[in-house]
Amino acid sequence: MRTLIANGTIVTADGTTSADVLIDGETIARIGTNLGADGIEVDETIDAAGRWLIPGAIDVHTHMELPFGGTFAKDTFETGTRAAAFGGTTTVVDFAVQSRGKSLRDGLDAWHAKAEGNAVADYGFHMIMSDVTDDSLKEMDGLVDEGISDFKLFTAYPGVFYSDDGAIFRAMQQTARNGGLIMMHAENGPAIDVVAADLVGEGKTDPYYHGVARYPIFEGEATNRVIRLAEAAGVPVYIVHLSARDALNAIRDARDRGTKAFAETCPQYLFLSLEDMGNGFEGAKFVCSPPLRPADHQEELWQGLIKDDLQLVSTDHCPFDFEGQKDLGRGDFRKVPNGLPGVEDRVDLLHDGGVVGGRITKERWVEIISTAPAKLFGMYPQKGTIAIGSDADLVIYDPSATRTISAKTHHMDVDYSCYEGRQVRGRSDVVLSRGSVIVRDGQFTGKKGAGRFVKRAAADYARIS
Ligand code: DUC
Ligand code: ZN
Ligand code: ZN
Repeated sequence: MRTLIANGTIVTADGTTSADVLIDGETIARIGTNLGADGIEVDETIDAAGRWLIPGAIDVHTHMELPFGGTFAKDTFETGTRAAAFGGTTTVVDFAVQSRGKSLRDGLDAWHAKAEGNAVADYGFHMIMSDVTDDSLKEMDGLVDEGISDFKLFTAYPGVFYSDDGAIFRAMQQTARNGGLIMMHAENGPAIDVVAADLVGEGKTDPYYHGVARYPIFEGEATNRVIRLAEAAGVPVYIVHLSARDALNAIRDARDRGTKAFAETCPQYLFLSLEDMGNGFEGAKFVCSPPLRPADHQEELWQGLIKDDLQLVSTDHCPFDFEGQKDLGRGDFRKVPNGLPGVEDRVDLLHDGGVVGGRITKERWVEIISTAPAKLFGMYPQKGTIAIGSDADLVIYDPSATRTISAKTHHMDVDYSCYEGRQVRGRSDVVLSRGSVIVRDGQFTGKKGAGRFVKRAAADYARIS
């Protein structure tokens, strides 16, 4: 199958040009002007006039079917990758989970089983380590060789995902040897639990107090601590879902002294705030960790993206229905399952708030949503750019279309939207995954199971400036 995408404006992290793109099978075969006049035979020509052609977006932080708080994140790999595709995201990297007392292999096998035959677009895995033991440390090396090259550990959630400093340091030492990367959920979980218990003891049980209990300084302290541990181990470290200026300061200081510290933030920390958690139990819709912060943190996070102290934006997509799942925390905010839906809306929110909002260029937008994730997580240049030989994961994007975000029209399998009623400028019109059109003009045209596991290289940090 050969497809010509004609008359578009190609936008990559490196610049913008007017050119046609010829796709042969699953990859990009040619890029040039007026390719249609060359007498090339194609099966389909797609006219992209007046629109941008961007590399498929990559979301390196999703949780399909994550077990949490006695329930499971609702999107499966089928519904989650389909919703992602509607929003212009053609690759997700999800977190396989090692359960306490089990091997990494058990967790990885379970995640392969969830994804294979179900995902509609490509996917990779990171590994959540809940149990750092001699055996699981040894297993890490094999996983790096299999393309699962990074490992998430937590300073939060005592008794569940939490690791102490010694365990974190041992995992870092192992990645110093095997070329992997430690990703950190950095909040001081034990201190948070003390404050949370005090608040509940005072009768402050509404979801709002989830946001109050998890002080920004607890995130700043843990972020600085894990960066320092990584410096001691001599390895790079990646901070997930950075939400607070306290943590941004720790990242900025580390980068200023030459440390290979990297971080993402998420749309919820750029567009939503602690005030959204008010309004009684409705606030449960916004319970995630780290929590939403007072609105004055937002502009500093944007500055972090502008100055590259934050390299990318992912979603931490982890959807729970309001009715029947978030409900578990009525009367005690500690029991609300943590997580928000978002995989479908990231690209448009970032375009609207970033490019239309005048904060970042369209090239930086592409970098934040696609190129930097591909580079940092070992998928570049197979993914994350438009180049000859790259996978034909492409989006024809209409930067002037407007749409209204709503649970009534979104494709995520969850009964509410955090952005209900928000108008955004920008929309993915046509989405291709390895050369196949999987979304066209609001219709899904892909196939369950067509998504493939992406074996990722250990990240090559020399590539990122
Ligand atoms: N934070 C969330 O909000 N949900 C899932 C796990 C996490 O760290
Ligand atoms: Zn986390
Ligand atoms: Zn997460």
